[in-house]
Amino acid sequence: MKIDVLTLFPPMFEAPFSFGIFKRAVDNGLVEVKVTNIRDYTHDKHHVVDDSPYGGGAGMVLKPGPIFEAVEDIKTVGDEPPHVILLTPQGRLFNQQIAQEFSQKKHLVFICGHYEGEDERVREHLATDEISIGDYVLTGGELPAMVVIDSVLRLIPGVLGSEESALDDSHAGGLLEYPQYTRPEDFRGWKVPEILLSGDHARIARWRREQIIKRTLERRPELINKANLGLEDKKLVARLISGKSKAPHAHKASAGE
Ligand code: JBZ
Repeated sequence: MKIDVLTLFPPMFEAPFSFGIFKRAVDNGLVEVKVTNIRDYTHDKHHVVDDSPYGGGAGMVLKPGPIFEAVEDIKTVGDEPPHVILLTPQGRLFNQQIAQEFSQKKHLVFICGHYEGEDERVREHLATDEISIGDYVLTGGELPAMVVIDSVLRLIPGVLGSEESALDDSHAGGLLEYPQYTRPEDFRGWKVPEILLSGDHARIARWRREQIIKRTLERRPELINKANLGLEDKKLVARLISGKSKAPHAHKASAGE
């Protein structure tokens, strides 16, 4: 996969690709990343990328020219045109399904806006997709682009090592994870659940599955409805809902499970 990033702050993208899984993916040629400074596509002496909004108002708007020229200067990969993703609060809300969708593409282009946003013609006539990572206020599209790239890269075959992707199996299905413990067995008087020390792998597997269902129901009940549950899971959900279910989102109050 080829990933192009257009930004006014290229150094922000140095860290993620310099470490760990991303670095290895780049080194192994599984992904090629090119970060381009939008400012390089200005033609005036002062390299101006923004201007005041028509109609008045506070703040500055990114000019369309440099962004269009930067995208038009990107070499296409193969025969398909790239998927051009604008990070914007107005975009569709990013999720794992969209990550899957993006992971199938050969070429992604991320446009990271800043200031009050970009000229509307970027959205209308250049972007093929608009994405938001969530409902909180950010100052630019760089961090959202990194979030999207992270989730997409780890879906590309070979990017995760066998150990990391095996780990991923237990996350599959859109449910929360079961509780994990490591040594010591007794930490400051807080003990690891007995069952995990029992060596009874069938019981442990059942306990973990129960924890997954309980946790998800308690903390993210909306995920339960979307999940692919087997008969035993559904029975457990029914039992938990009819019985002694705890208040949703009572995270800190739920230590006694
Ligand atoms: C995003 C102007 O640049 C921005 C500002 C906020 C923002 C983005 C880009 S993308 N918020 C989000 O993903 O919600």
